[in-house]
Amino acid sequence: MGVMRIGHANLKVMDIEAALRHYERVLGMKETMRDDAGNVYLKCWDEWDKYSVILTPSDQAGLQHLAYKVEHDADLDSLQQRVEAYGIATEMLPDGALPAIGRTLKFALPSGHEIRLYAHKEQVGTSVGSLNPDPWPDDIPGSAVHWLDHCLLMCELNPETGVNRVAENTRFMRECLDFHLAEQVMVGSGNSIQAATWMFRSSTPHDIAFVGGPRNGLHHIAFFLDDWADVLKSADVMAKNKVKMDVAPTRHGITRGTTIYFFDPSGNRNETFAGLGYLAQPDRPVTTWTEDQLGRGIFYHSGELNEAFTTVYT
Ligand code: M3P
Ligand code: FE
Repeated sequence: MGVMRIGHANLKVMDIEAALRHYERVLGMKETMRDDAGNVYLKCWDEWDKYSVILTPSDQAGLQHLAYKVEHDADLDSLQQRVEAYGIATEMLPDGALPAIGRTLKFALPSGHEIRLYAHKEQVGTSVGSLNPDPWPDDIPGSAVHWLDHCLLMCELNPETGVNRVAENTRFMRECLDFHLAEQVMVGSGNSIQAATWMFRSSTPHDIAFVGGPRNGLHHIAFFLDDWADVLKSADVMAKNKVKMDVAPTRHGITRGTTIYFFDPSGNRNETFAGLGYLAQPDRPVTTWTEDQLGRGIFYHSGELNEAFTTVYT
């Protein structure tokens, strides 16, 4: 099958204990291990693999790498050939290069963001288990997010020089990793510039998204909640914990998610969002948003983009 879903995000954080408190108390994740280099590994209650976030001590915030899980070990070999044939250098890291995961294919997207693909990660089970499980566990603090759902990468876009890493990444994901395009934003004269894309391998509208901006970076990592009431509760949790909220609860036109954006203590943006959006199927016609309707696409109710939303990121 190739890529199945997002596997983990490795975030750089400036204060590891403050970051850990945030991901534990505000999101409701659990620490599952630490390594000698001081990295902390966490998972959400509804995930069965050992971790979906790695916090790495650093002097700056941002994304170190983003990992996706493939279905079969042999997928790593066929994808390596395809990525190399596309003209992108790869490296196969040995089993255990990262704790608890098997051999890993490492390469950079055309935008320079580091991607890793792996087939095996130690399974520790969800918090409700797999035998006659309850629908939700007790004693999960904060927003009690289900799983890491997607990541949005900011990609250099400069219509004057013609640099468009959004379009380059989108083409690469489609041609090499068999991602499907769910939605796109087209801007410029004749709506000819692909300024943002939402792409999937699973059955939800996006497993990864790319948005054009002044430089490459991380816009946000997003965690899944069941419904709008959970999004409201998540906002309450943020207010209680004095978390800096970027956008109060609202709805995206794009992907239809109900959502909140906020920051971890290092300034990495998080999103908690709810709803399937729609069942994303490979033959679904691509949804296009034009520049004049972009505000509604991003924030459906206000129809207005706040400047900081696409200019402030790590
Ligand atoms: C989402 C989403 C931007 C749009 C973001 C949309 C950064 O996060 O989950 O659909 O313009
Ligand atoms: Fe998102």
